[in-house]
Amino acid sequence: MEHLETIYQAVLDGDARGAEAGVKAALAGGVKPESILREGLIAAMGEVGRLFEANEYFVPEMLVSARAMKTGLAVLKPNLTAADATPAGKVIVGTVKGDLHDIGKNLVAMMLEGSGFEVVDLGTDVTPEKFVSAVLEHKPQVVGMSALLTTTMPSMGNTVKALESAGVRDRVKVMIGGAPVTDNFARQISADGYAPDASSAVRLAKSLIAAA
Ligand code: B1M
Repeated sequence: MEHLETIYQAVLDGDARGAEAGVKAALAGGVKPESILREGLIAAMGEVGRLFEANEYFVPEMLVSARAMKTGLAVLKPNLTAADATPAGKVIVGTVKGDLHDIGKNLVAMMLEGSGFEVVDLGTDVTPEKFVSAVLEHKPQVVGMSALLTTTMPSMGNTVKALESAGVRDRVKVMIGGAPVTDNFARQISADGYAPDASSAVRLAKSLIAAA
């Protein structure tokens, strides 16, 4: 579809204005927000990753593509979120220590908000200590951690241990996600669940709260 190709190409080119205009045109043309997200924006970031691995893109190209994706996402956000008067629960989200990737985490936060959750976003490079203080301060039902680097995945386990040491592990459910993370890894670090994408993260948060 023409609109989706335009969006895909704009993200690949790091063309933030093009991504913004593309998403607006696609919405006006009746393309479903989920298709814009998956087949346009997310598909393009996947290709950016492939090009980076192939040494055809470098960090500056990844950065401008990420900026274009974020600009497109900002236009899409109101269409992905639907106001709901009843809060479904409170979730703290953050990208773990040492990791600056925030697009996936932002998407998860956006979808949770759209499903009626109150979300406290701690940002990126979040230390285990900061997760613990946020749990004490905000009293969430769920703590959500994101990691995109294999080297930062251990920080998820360290955060679970820090929650245990602070005596607050049994007050929260821990869910994790991010490209290198797996269900098996979630079990290894004693997290309560793993979600492969933002929609599953919403379903997981709901089921964890329901089972609590
Ligand atoms: Co980086 N980077 N990056 N990067 N980068 C990856 C992750 C990489 C796979 C690229 C590659 O080699 N193919 C690779 C990691 C390799 C590895 O660890 N094995 C990599 C690398 C190496 C690096 C640097 C080390 C590069 C360098 O400096 N030499 C560096 C590290 C910086 C740091 O963090 N300390 C770096 C930097 C960057 C930029 C800053 C340039 C930029 C990030 C900008 C930003 O986020 N603001 C960037 C980008 C854009 C990427 C790629 C291309 C795209 C990531 C992305 O946004 N995807 C990425 C390649 C790739 O993933 N294919 C790559 C789109 C996003 C929607 O998907 O984040 O997977 P994702 O989120 C999904 C799911 O994973 C899930 O739901 C989301 C929506 O469906 N999910 C959750 C995510 N979090 C969740 C939490 C949940 C549940 C589900 O519950 C709480």
